Amino acid sequence: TNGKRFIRLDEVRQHGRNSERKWVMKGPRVFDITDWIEAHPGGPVILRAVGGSIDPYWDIFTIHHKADVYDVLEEYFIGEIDPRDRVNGQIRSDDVEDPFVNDPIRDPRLMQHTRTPCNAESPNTSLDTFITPTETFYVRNHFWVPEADEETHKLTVELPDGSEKEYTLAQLKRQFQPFRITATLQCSGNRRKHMTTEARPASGLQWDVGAISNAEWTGVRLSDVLRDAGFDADDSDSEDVKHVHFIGAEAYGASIPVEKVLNSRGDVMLAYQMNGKPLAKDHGYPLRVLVPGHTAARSVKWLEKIVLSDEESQSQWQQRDYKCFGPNQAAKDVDWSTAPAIQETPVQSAITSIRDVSCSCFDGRKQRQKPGSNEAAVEVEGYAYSGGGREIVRVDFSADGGHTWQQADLLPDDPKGQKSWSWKRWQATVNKPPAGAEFVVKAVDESYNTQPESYEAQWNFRGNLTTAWHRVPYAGND
Ligand code: MTE
Ligand code: MO
Repeated sequence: TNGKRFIRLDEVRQHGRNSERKWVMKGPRVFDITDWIEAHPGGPVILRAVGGSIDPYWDIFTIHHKADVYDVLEEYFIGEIDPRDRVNGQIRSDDVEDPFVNDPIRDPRLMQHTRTPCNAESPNTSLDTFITPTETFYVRNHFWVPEADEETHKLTVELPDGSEKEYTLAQLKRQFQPFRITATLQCSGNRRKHMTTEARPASGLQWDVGAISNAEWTGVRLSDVLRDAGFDADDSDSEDVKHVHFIGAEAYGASIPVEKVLNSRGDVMLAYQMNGKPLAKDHGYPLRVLVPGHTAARSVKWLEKIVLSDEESQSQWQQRDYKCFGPNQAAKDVDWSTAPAIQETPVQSAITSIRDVSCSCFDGRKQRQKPGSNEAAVEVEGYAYSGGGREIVRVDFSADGGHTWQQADLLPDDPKGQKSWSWKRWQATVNKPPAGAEFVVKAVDESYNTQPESYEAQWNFRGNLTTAWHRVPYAGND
């Protein structure tokens, strides 16, 4: 023969992650990559593709589309898919596994920017309650939702000496004292759209005000678990530990400085519940880390592994995506290593609702605004949030583009946690202005940090941490 070996699709399927020899298809060609898996720079995520086609994964991880990667794969070629399993020379698209098969059905009220992976913001109606309902909590997925089961899920903790300790979810719940916090998660890209439209295009998902949500989380203290796993912060062997890495079950990973975990008021949580129920699939079921006060990119979902290390995570989400440079700098000429990864976030606020109200609404607390008795009024609401547990102490509101200001009311709430991990909701009532008037909000946190006025001054090419004064024109409704 000419050495051509034909392989049936069924046979490829049998060489999945539980098989001794692991195969993948690329188009109609088959490769035995068993001996390559250990060396895969992207780690064990490659196991997701074995027993099927690698094409949909390479379309997600586009870094693979280059000659040297093709060359590596070529070394492991073993044969071609049998013509009986092909249509027009190719395998049928139905035979190519969809990496997103396990993604849940999502609430139609979520505003989807992309579906695969799911990136969806909370609708304004959900931003108007202190606790965001789980169904409409914003979703930021870089990949698919991994298959998970709380009965079999394991968390591995790796210490600097390489030793490992494993925990099932049941063990975590049984062995450690549970606690609760109310904490806001905000994506670094929240409000990027405003930077793009008000200054210059910034690359990334064009989030409006809804890449932020607030929930009550239940879990165990990461510091308790690390201690149990053998990490003793007072021991000299631990001096080299500077960062705690979190690795998700798909391919995502990030790290935080160890100080955040060692701070007894840091409230870093291994969370298994959200708003009183097991975590939703999109939000990390069955286990995620919750790093309150830090950008949400550090709160790794579908948490499988924790590593204590002297260096930061080398993931793209630590070393690249979530950093800010100056307004004059472009991606092509920055040295990424010169900017720190975003951890605690700056002060933020936004307008989420504008409602015309009738005069009869002016009772009680709102009376203080003293609108003329026969005048119509407008009630404006929104959120204000700062990172690092810094409490929001003031929200300044303007109905005339920032010429004159009034104090918005901070609405009462009942957050749990040792610091201010939750947003504050606020409300301002003003006499009905002419249509076209501009509403503006800016907030102040307990360190007297405040938001910059201009988007241009804050512009950065990735559009991260957009916090310039939020301005919304009043549309009127006569
Ligand atoms: N963890 C994993 N495993 N995979 C991810 O894609 N996205 C991160 C973080 N943790 C992500 C992850 C980012 S950038 C954000 S903003 C938050 O999860 C979003 O959390 P949420 O989807 O629960 O709102
Ligand atoms: Mo994010």
